[in-house]
Amino acid sequence: MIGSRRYLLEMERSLVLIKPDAVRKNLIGEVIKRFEEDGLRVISLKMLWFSRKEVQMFYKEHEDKPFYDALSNYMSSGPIVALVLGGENVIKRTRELIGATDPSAADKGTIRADFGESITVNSVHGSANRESADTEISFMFSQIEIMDFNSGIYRR
Ligand code: IDP
Ligand code: MG
Repeated sequence: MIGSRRYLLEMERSLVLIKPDAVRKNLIGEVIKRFEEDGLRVISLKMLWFSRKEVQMFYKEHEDKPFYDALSNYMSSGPIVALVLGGENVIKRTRELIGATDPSAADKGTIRADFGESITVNSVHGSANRESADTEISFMFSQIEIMDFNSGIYRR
């Protein structure tokens, strides 16, 4: 019982995007390092450039928000890096490392406090909860691109 519960906790996954401003500022390695140093594992990774239509599919939940158009322009302005991270409580831990949506309100030492430029141009995305993580991971990656977090390669 304890064993199977632990298995489920360890299996949690989150979708992270290193947004166009961070890629432009040469921060891909710096952002990934912060997750790795916290013990989270990269279980998939790729670089791509969203069209406006693809951004709008990814951020469909925000289609009625006043910032949707600005968000669509920003997220399609250059290449991004998409990652699947695995680890215990990875969703919560990732959001903590990223910090609040508005970089000026984000805790000191978070990625957005250190590198974000504005409430729109805020360097990194991290899934908000398990349901969003599943939807976002399926949108960005096919099943065979994602490593098995419980396989021996991730044991330290
Ligand atoms: P999150 O990225 O912290 O989860 P969400 O509310 O899901 O924040 O918004 C998605 C993205 O939309 C943000 O990361 C940011 O780029 C942009 N955004 C959110 N709120 C605003 C706003 O009030 N004004 C402008 N852009 C915003
Ligand atoms: Mg969000």
